[in-house]
Amino acid sequence: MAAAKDGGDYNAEHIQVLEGLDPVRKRPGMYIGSTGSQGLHHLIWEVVDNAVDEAMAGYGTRIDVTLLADGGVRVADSGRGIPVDEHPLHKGKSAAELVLTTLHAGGKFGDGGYKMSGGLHGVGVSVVNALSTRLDLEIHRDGNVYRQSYTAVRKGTKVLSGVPVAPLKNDGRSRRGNSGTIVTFWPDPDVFEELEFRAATVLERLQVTAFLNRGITIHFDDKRKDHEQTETFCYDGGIADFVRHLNESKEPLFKDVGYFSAAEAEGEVEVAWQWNTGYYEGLHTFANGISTSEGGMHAEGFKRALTNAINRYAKDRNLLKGKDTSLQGDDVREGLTAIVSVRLTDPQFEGQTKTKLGNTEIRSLVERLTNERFSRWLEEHPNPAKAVVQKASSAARARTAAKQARELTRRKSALEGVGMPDKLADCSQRSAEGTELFIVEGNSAGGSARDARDPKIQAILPLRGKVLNVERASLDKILANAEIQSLVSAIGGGVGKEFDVDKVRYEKTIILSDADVDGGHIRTLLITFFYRQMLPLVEAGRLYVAQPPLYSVEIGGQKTYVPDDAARLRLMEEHSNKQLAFARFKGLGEMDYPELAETCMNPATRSLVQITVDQAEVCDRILSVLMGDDVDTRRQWIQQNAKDVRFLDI
Ligand code: 0RA
Repeated sequence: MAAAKDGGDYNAEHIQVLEGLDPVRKRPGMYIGSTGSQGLHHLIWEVVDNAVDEAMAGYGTRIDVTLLADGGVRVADSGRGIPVDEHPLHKGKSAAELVLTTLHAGGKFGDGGYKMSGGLHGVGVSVVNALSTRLDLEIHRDGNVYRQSYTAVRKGTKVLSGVPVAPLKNDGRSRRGNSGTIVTFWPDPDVFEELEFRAATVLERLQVTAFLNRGITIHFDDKRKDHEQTETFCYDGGIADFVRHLNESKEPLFKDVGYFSAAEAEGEVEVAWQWNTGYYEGLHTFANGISTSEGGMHAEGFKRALTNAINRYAKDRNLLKGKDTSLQGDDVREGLTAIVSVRLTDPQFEGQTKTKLGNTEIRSLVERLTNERFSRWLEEHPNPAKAVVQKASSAARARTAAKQARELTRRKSALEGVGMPDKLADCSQRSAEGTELFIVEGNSAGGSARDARDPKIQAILPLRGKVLNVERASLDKILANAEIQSLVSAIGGGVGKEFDVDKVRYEKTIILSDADVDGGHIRTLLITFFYRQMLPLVEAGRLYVAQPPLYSVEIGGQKTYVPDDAARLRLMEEHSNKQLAFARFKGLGEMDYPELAETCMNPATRSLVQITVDQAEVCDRILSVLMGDDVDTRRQWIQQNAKDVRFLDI
């Protein structure tokens, strides 16, 4: 952690006053991204980031985040406390009031302010004030406690927000013993489309923040009714602990986590890494504590250096034989879990979601440092180094094999409709618009589905048996699998990195499997396949699962379908005076085709679930991480993390 800068003599003069809060009310999206759930949570990040800045500047190590029972949020830190003295240019107004009521008044933009502060927009707590119905401020400083409240007031047809109820008041001696700031706010329902915070979202962000800022303690307390929970995050190992956490319940390739940190004129760089025996890359990059999911210069510098260093190491020792004369980036990153965290004075966030670091000077800095320090690590850790080279070599061989397999499927599907898998019952319409591909478990179910379909727009692809677990297989094995080959050919958009969602031959892809445990497993496997190999299809909202019922029953002469056992019990209770005769479907193949059409295929009557990226991630996680655990642990995890994903099974 950075040491306290000397002469921390911030006072009112440092606070630059730029403008009032009106622009924030008018265009909230400009300041917090959106007024949906993401924007709502951004309010918390904004205050927490300020608190973290204090800690990183050497003031205080503990931050408390509380979700209050009444919908408010409290963030308490043990930093210096926002300055309370009167601003020389604004007689009668405290610096704290200016910080809370003027944009860009965090002191962060002037000299002597925070050099390395983050925040998506770095706009400070005044934005939180502007978007809240009420904000209570409590400052502990110089042994005193100061308080001020702000509210939104109606002025004619206009709403003014963040208006001080009274001047900042000295409420006497602080009994807290240390300095600090406590901000409590209630988000404005007129601004936000939803007001409910998701504990899982907050916890994840707080945990990452604790990993990135070694040694600070972040305490979370959810006081909302029926949500009560507390959690504490503190990691003395920083991002090395982060890597250990990400590789938890995966199988590490070697025991130690590699790590280096360095500070130079351009900025500070911290990197941690460990490989696991899996087949996917997990590189997570951050700039000033902000996740840069689109990557950027720090990611590029790291990747370049990693590839070069491993190639150099392998060549110097004659570890590369035969055809794999050189390892590519994708080869060396297979199974890699790594964190790259940089801190710099003037971060340029670019890209679609402003999560791509644009500073070019950081690329050469990270590249040079990684080359130096990671190479040294290879030298000093011969066994892990050898394991990494071996893994990368086998990835290179798999890549060649996968390329051949891909070319095969590509040649087959080169002509539209020609070379399609034999068992595909294609629809007659050629354009994708309005068409649907049903991926059906088993041949007999495939037969019923063929009878039940609308042949103009509905295509049926029966799959035999269990689908390969793509989390446990290398890409060449995946592509050599006959069922996956027919799936890839039928869908028509290619696979993996080359997947092109615009080439997909159907508007919707619908997974149709039995309502039992096996069917659930097949669903999880297929969703994970799409998540890993055709992600844009999921992102576009074009993947669905059909929900075949488990029972049918006649109630008052009318046939009703019952999705699962829980629903059956509910019905039995509702009709406890009658004897209901439930007929259980053994599987899709058992249904006659009108039943199948009504429940799964006819757009007017069927029940479909659109698969979100979040849900797909849950499936992936179950297959990659949790398969190693016992059934009870998995059930418990699904209960806690995905109870809304009803169709999931383990
Ligand atoms: C402006 C100047 C200083 C600190 C802060 C703002 C500050 C803001 C927040 C928001 C939440 N917690 C906070 N803690 C501090 C510098 C203070 C000094 O130099 O004494």
